[in-house]
Amino acid sequence: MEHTLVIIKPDAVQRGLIGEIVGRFERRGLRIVGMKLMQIDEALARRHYAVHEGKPFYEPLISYITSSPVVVMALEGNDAIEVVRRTMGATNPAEAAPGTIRADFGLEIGRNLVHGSDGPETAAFEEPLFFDKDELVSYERAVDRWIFE
Ligand code: IDP
Ligand code: MG
Repeated sequence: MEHTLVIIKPDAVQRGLIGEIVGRFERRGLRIVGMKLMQIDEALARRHYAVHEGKPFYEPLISYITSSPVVVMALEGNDAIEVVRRTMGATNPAEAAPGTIRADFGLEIGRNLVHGSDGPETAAFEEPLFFDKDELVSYERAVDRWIFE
């Protein structure tokens, strides 16, 4: 089953929205296979966002993501990457569809609460940046057959 990496960003942690955001992914039926509270250091931030190096928002983005603790999650499910992206909403909360996390809790692109891998290669790159193999679990839930057909 597909894996994706989610980061509940510093603004969401500071605003007390960890439970709300985890709950949305959990209710969706995605299986949590890794989860921890951590402080992203500058080196990790630069590696994670290397694709954006040189863009005008890159340095503010590094400051933002390292400014306070985050919660990182590895989620598993059929089409988990796309499902998570759609649950988050558009990058700019002002343009995100109502009902998405970014629309329901955000206003500005530089404070958009949550990160999700944008494709299979990105997910495969990002997951090991944040999780060692022994921090990920493989398990079944009794309810899985009511979620996965
Ligand atoms: P994504 O998070 O929806 O995948 P990306 O384009 O990959 O969006 O950008 C990474 C992050 O960089 C965004 O989530 C947002 O926090 C920040 N960002 C992107 N574009 C801008 C911008 O124009 N101004 C400020 N921050 C931006
Ligand atoms: Mg992205």
